[in-house]
Amino acid sequence: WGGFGHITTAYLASDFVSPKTTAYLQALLRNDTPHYLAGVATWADSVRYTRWGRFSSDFHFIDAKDAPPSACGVDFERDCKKDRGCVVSALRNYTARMALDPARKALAGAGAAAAAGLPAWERAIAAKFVVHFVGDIHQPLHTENVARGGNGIPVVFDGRNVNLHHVWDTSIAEKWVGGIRRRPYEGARRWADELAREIRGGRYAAAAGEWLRSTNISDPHSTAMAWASESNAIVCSHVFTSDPEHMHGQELGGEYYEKAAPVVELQVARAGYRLAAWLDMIVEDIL
Ligand code: DCM
Ligand code: DCM
Ligand code: DCM
Ligand code: ZN
Ligand code: ZN
Repeated sequence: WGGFGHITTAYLASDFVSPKTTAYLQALLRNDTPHYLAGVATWADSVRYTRWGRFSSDFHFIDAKDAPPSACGVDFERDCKKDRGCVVSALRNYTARMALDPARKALAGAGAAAAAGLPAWERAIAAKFVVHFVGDIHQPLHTENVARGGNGIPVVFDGRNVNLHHVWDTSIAEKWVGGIRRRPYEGARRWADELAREIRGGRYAAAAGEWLRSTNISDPHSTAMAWASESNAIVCSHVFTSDPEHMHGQELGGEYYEKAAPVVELQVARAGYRLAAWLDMIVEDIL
């Protein structure tokens, strides 16, 4: 997602985490305001083009080599780059690293090296990556290989020349909330409030329990694969409404947007709700 999607996902997660998780993460991230998660949600994007952060540039997606719109599907062995990693392997790695707290009970019985755990700054980096990648794995085009996740497909959105990836990262969400002008955090907080209401007692209330079905902290790989596969199915149902080549130059701000926007909102809601559950499970495992 673009910044707005990530910040909304993080605010939504902070509405659902337990008080224990809030306290733990506020201490780890050294931020005791309500913005402790939202404030780090886009950090991973800010480092991916720096010399220090280059190693993480492929962690934001998994390039499913499927054939939309007729055949979708993610295959870890085929699609996760062996040498560079992908969003699925990154979520597994940084979930494990977050839990390597020297205070963790399970570490006491482990070998001397493991028992040392990781210093707080390493676990803070891991937490910032987890917050970001749970968001990205829910963006359908972050689970698709065609034209580098749609980056190579020029389209038009409300008269502006953009690419298909940008439409799904940013344009749809920002139009859906009526524009964010220059205040993304305020707009994101408002959207997250609305999604939290829908999850607690509105149109997502019935489905939200189901959203956590494949969420299993003892198997981060399968959990991330389930999220990626669900996201990738949308590539066939809503992203490519015709063969990818035929999307070139199409105006997507009208009928296409009307069908896509509820799906973008659903994916952001799922990401925020699942991120909260995931962080709770990690912290529960430590304390
Ligand atoms: N590192 C990581 N994930 C791992 C292993 C290492 O992010 N599974 C990071 C932590 C270190 C750097 O890579 O800062 C080098 O680690 P090492 O010295 O263990 O190779
Ligand atoms: N890091 C990482 N993966 C790597 C290298 C580094 O995630 N392959 C991150 C995690 C470490 C931080 O960078 O906490 C510092 O790395 P280093 O110790 O190599 O400077
Ligand atoms: N991206 C993706 N799949 C790829 C390549 C990139 O999902 N195979 C994402 C990462 C960024 C955006 O597309 O969100 C732009 O990437 P880049 O700046 O690497 O072109
Ligand atoms: Zn993107
Ligand atoms: Zn990203």
